[in-house]
Amino acid sequence: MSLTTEQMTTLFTNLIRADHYSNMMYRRMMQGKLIGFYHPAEGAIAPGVAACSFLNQDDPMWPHHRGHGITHMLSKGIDIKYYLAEHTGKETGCGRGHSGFHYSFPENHVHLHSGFIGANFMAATGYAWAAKQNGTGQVVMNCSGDGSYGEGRAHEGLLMAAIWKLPEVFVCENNGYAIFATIEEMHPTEDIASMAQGLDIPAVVVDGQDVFATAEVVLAAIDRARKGLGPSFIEAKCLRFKEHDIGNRDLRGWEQRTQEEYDEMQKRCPVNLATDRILTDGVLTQTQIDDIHEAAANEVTEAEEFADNSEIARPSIEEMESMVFAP
Ligand SMILES: Cc1ncc(C[n+]2csc(CCOP(=O)(O)OP(=O)(O)O)c2C)c(N)n1
Ligand SMILES: [Mg+2]
Repeated sequence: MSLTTEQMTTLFTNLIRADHYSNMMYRRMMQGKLIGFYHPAEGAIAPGVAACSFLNQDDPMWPHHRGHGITHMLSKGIDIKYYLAEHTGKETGCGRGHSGFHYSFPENHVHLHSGFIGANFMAATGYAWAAKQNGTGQVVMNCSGDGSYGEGRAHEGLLMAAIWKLPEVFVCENNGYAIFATIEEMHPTEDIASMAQGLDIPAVVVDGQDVFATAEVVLAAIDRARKGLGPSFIEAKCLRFKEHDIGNRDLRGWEQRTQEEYDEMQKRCPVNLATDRILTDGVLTQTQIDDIHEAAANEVTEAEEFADNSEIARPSIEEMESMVFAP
């Protein structure tokens, strides 16, 4: 499935927005302006943009935790200022500043990403089952990292989606690491996609640094699910340029990667790759690209002003207790 000029422009614009937002989050974390800690998305922004730029508003989506789902959410149409206010502990946040980074946007069908990796598989597959039963035409987008595929829940989710031919797209953002564990230490096969293939789910491996290549296979998977033909699996091989998280203990020194590896990665920057392609294909001019950067920078500034000028959340004990769900 080749992309139209309009689709490429949408992807490029969302990629640039994701880049500006992710740089802003890193900067604010370093400035002590965010609560909790943060998993930098730098380098790994293309899969989320590709997965979520062409979903319908009512297609349920679970973002991957890297960048706390910012690439996925802005591509799906979330107004990011409510996300940033939440991350800044403000009353105006999407969870009134109480949730840290485990938020939801129910009206946009963006669902809670849990603190437990792999937990999304059960909820997402349940939604996909409900969508099929009720004939809603929704497609469920289930994004997660390679680390999730060591979880039993991921395998149960894949199995159920396969056996019931559910309208679910699995996007595995394989950056080769789960904190410090390497993919070779965690998985016996080179490609995680082989697990889905073993269940007869059509599965492809794609260059996750290339937003356009990833979007092409995502669009085919969405189309297949929408037609009732069942799930698909996409393994987007990507890179995380920075350490696993920041704002926590300083783990950078524990990384197994060398400075040379970090330097080498920069050559595979998703923004540079997309910019080269968009210019080579004549999709946009340099002036149009500059305008997209300027609009993204302004959007980020507005979101920061909104978060900074909002009231800090100070819930009472009673209010906090009322927000705890304990069956
Ligand atoms: C069930 C569970 N086990 C362990 C953790 C701790 N943990 C948080 S992130 C992470 C690594 C996740 O790796 P991956 O899914 O590949 O995503 P990445 O961070 O590489 O983008 C782990 C082990 C957790 N949150 N939940
Ligand atoms: Mg990983």
